Amino acid sequence: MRRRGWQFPEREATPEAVFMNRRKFMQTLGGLGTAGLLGACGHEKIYTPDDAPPAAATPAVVIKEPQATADTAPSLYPARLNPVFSRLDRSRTKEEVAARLNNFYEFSEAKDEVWQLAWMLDTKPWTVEVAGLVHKPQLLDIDALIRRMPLEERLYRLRCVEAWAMAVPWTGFPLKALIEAVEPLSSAKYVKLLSFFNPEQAPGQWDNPGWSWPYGEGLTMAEATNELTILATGVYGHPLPKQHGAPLRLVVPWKYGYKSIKSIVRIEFVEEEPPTFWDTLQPGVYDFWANVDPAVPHPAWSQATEEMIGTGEKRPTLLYNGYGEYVAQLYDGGRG
Ligand SMILES: Nc1nc2c(c(=O)[nH]1)N[C@H]1C(S)=C(S)[C@@H](COP(=O)(O)O)O[C@H]1N2
Ligand SMILES: [Mo]
Repeated sequence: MRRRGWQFPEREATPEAVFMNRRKFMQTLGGLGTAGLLGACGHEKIYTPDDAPPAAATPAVVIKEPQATADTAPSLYPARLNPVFSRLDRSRTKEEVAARLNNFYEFSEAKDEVWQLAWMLDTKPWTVEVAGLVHKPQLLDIDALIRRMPLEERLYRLRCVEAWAMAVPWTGFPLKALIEAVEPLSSAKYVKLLSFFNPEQAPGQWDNPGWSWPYGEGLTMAEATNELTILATGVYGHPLPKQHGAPLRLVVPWKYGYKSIKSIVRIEFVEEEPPTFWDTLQPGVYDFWANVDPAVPHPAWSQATEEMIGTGEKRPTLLYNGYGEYVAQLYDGGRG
């Protein structure tokens, strides 16, 4: 039986585990007679959009090499680094490590499998609907949106609720810029974000029809307009690979990773706190606020320390993931 993601033991988040799983995958490929896909020196074939899967493919039986990047507006990368929001206390996670250990339940509960499956998601064309309590609702083509927004690169820590962490260079734009463009009504109190629903292209949705799809998340208006909050379109100086949430994903670095919803199709302004994917699935365990806090343990493990993916380095967890100077005032003395 496969472990659920929230049962992921910390010790598996080591470079050895990444390496061993990688080898297992290559052996599987060999066993299926597709070893020819692997280059002479063991490099993977880079999956390109031209190799798109047949529309009728049944997710469960398709095995293919992953797509390296979704090529939305590649000429805009790398974007200018914003040094103010890029101060790190640790070295950044290697790209190949970050790209092969992902939480993306639409594809798999196994973190090391997501990158091998996410290519199935068709990201072209892609539209984002901005709706609800706004003066100017919009249906935005992703390429047009990306060209309109002020792209910049930022190095952020990413802290998963499962007690592992990474440090990642995102490219994106402040969510605030989009919010200003649609002019929310004063009755808008929360921003609700929804991911796609398409079981034909997402084996995790196919296998778990009873889960609370589509993956949804939410922020208060103050959180959504905070200067740290970005919508990412790229990572490591190029457009987002699908396993990281192409073509558009949220990044809120002071909150646990599950708030940073991937592959967004709808952004809605609402009056009430929106239901969220994990809170619906596991009531009371993954709360709406999800502010990183070393003093508040998960019911099944401590949050006092975290392990850096790729190096195995153990570090003390920082309140608000180290971003208190930007966000502590949002929570009025409480921690959210
Ligand atoms: N749509 C969607 N977004 C998601 C998830 C998911 O399963 N589905 N997982 C979240 C979790 S738990 C984490 S830790 C981060 C991981 O982002 P990464 O794979 O880019 O590192 O994505 C978040 N966004
Ligand atoms: Mo996470």
